[in-house]
Amino acid sequence: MSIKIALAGNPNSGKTTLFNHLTGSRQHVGNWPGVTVEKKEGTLKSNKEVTIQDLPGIYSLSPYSLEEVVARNYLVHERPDAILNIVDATNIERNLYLTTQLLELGIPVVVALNMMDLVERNGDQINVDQLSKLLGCKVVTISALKGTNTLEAANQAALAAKAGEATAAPSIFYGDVKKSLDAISDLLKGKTDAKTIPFLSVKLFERDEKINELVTISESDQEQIETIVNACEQKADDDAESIITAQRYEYLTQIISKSVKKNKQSHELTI
Ligand code: GDP
Ligand code: K
Ligand code: MG
Repeated sequence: MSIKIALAGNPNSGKTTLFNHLTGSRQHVGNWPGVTVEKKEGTLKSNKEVTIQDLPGIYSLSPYSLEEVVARNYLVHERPDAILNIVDATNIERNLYLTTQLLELGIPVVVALNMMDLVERNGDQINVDQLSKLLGCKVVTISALKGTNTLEAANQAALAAKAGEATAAPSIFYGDVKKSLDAISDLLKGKTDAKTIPFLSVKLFERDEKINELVTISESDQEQIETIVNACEQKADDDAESIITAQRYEYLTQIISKSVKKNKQSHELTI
């Protein structure tokens, strides 16, 4: 059985370093169709049945950059068997912002916390079990530079792919926002693969224009969604995208406070 794993993460999170470790010389480099964004694919050194698809470095699944459009089109249309999400653990809050979005896609996700050599050197502590519990997915600590645990991370992603169980979207949103997202989800039920609804409902709430390429929505549903979003914006006195971003960061602050302990001394010294 051949398995496809997508490697996703922020720019400079160590994707290329990890990709090279995992695939060695078994790589094919080209461009994504129609755009000059590099496309790299390779097979796992230890198992030719496992293909690793390197995705462009991205900060979110919003369609603001060509990289983000390419990465999310791949994730939504090609639907890899699993996502290996590489996270720069020295910059964990910002990196996990993307993670929360990847978890909404309805695809099995494994998080590889990278740069653990630097985290350890700084004396910071990450409670991996706790983080894994809070995110609802497997978390593996690695150092792509040193090659520590990199194969383990790929193996975990392959296992998640074989198990085929989509990671559930975490409960990020609350209050009126959650109610609005639930109402949009109800409109989507039966019209699209149920697993993709958490991602699609957030994107429709954000008035993501490109989402029309991903799902067909009737004009009356379109109008209903606009009414829902408008009401939520009025009440929050903020625009839809900012509302979503704010609740995502609130959630991230909470899970980080429960799972990451920074070494105050080392951080004071660097200021
Ligand atoms: P990409 O932009 O995601 O492809 O990131 P790169 O693989 O190019 O890595 C960005 C920088 O981080 C490079 O200088 C790497 O050598 C460095 N790097 C990657 N992984 C690690 C790691 O585990 N530990 C340390 N200390 N540096 C790393
Ligand atoms: K880079
Ligand atoms: Mg790179």
